Amino acid sequence: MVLMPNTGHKINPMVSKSQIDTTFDLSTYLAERKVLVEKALDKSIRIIYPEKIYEAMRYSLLAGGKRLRPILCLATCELTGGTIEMAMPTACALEMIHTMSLIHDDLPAMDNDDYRRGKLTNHKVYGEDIAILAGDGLLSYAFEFVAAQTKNVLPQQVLQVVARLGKAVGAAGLVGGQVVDLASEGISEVSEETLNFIHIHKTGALLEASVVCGGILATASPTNLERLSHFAKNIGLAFQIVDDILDITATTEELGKTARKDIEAQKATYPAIWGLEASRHQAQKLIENAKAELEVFGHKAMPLIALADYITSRSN
Ligand code: GRG
Repeated sequence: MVLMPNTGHKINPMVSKSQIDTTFDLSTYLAERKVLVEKALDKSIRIIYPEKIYEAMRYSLLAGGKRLRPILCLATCELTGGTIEMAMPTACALEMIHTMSLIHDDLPAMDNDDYRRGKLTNHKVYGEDIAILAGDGLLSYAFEFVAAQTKNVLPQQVLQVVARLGKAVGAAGLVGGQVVDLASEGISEVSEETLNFIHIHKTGALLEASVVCGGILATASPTNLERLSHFAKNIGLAFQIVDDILDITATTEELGKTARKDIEAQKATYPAIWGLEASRHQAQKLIENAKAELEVFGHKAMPLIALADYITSRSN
């Protein structure tokens, strides 16, 4: 099957000989899913005593962002036979984990950034001490939230999700990637292998968990989980290559965070190794590989196919 993207975030697939011409409107899909996720996130944390910590957690969690990880999780759960309701607690947890990693990444001890998602960073508003604790609070609450709030899913599936999230966050995932990233700063000769390690762990691990956890919740078959995992690994790396490109080509306003930060911090990036054009080409190749993994699902995979295309066409 050939799945053909067109412009304006609309997917116009040509489906075998029957030629059913269905247009998928990604902009509408993303807007609708974002509203659902925002509502669930807003409801997930109430402000109680000690107010300051809940306010700091909510400040970053509700600061916007594309909500790509929760949207991917909902999409794969639906694709493999589950429902939005089954996946929403995990989707929220993924955003809590992602947000806490951004809070900690922005700290003076790490990337030292003043802006994130177009707003002052958490430590700029609440101070470093509270920002560290807000990150810790979001991380632990993410696991509580999955365990306590997931409904109509078998307990063993929930357990698998918890284990998968734990692995994605820890030294085998985000933490490991961040450690190698910090160690590589200012080093002029970072190999492609090291760069891949950093991003497979720092960015790819949580994106993969987002995609695979949706399938786990829906009790997808091992073969389908494998397909989802390959899809996610490809979009994860493409996502980071595009991130590196945008750091050079987009403005601070477009990004909602300081542009050209990688160059300033002398970070190794894909454009620095391959150049801009080859980086774009490589990202596109990975997206094509990702989409090929989902051909077996036919029309049902259109949201994920469109999301994969969005990764290379996005401007922030
Ligand atoms: C996870 C325990 C724990 C600690 C954190 C700081 C750290 C360890 C890891 C860094 C992880 C990190 C910041 C990776 C970058 C991932 C990335 C590409 C972020 C941007 O994601 P988008 O574009 O952002 O989806 P929005 O704002 O749209 O959600």
